[in-house]
Amino acid sequence: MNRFMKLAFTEARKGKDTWKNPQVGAVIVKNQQVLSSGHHETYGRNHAEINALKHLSDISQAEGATLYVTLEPCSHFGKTPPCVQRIVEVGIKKVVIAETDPNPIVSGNGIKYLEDHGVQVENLQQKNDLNVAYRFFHQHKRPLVTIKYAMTLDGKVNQTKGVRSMITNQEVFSDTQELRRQSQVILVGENTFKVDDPKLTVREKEKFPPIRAVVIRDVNSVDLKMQIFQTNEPIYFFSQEKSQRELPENVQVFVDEWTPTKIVQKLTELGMQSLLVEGGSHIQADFLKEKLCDRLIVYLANKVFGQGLPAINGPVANLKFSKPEILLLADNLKITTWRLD
Ligand code: AOF
Ligand code: ZN
Repeated sequence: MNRFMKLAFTEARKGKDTWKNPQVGAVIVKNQQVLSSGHHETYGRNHAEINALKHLSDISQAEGATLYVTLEPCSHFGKTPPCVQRIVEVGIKKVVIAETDPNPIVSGNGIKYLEDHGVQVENLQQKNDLNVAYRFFHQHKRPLVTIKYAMTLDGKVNQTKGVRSMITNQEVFSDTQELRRQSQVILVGENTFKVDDPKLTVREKEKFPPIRAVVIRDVNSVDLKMQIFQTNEPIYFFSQEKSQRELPENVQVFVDEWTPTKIVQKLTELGMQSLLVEGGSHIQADFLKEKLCDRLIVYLANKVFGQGLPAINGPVANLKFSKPEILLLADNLKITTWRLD
């Protein structure tokens, strides 16, 4: 990869609070020298290009310079004005981009605006691992669905019915925290919710914490002393019944005869780009049955329970997955595989 673009990608990865916006990095170069760099830091704030321009010691340095940016600059008025206007205004001569913006309000329009205003554009169309959910959402018009579970070597997720069993190790715990951090919505089914009483939070305080979602037959059956109510990150209940009680402000109840397809449709309407289905074994089966699994992550513990619930409980569709990535986490294994269409 071009060394300036490589630097732009390093910048992009620094953006930890971009939420539904992409991680983007930008580098300004003149005479093979890096003049400044910047990244998109926070959802709703300055885009990467604007930050890189701000970091120049003098804005006149931009005249005749080349801008390397990991995503096509935007051409629309969103929460911030169009970056392409500013790029033209300050006299940038050439823009090298790693990929076209998959967001239809920009997609190609940014490039066109620049070219129409005499700026040379080079699109490297570089495959990269940034913004996986963002890209997926704009391409498929629904969130990227990840199903994650931990099981024993004999395929069990629970030893005794109704009691939470410890399956995996501390390293897996940290890894799943990171997975949650990268998800906009974390979903569990009724059994997991009632048996595990999970907090469904990320340990570090986030600017845009994942929404904690629960599929439940009747929201009125929930005990308000449960751990999920002890913190104020948002909560969604997908319930068949309306709430008869006043619920805390961070709680929203959606009422319908919910199926995975309907839940995913609702999340699409709400603009959610990624969904992590965290269990249990019934809801996982339901999602797999409706072919709503784009990525499967299985943590395998080096033990055998001999009895208990199977990881997937219920009929599922026949699906094909990619060659798995394998990661050893101390004495446990992480298997990641992507759905093949
Ligand atoms: C970013 N950061 O560095 C770039 C983005 O609502 P706005 O104004 O923040 O616009 C968000 C859109 O802008 C986003 O979906 C993408 O299409 C485009 N580019 N966004 O958040 C950036 N370059
Ligand atoms: Zn922009």
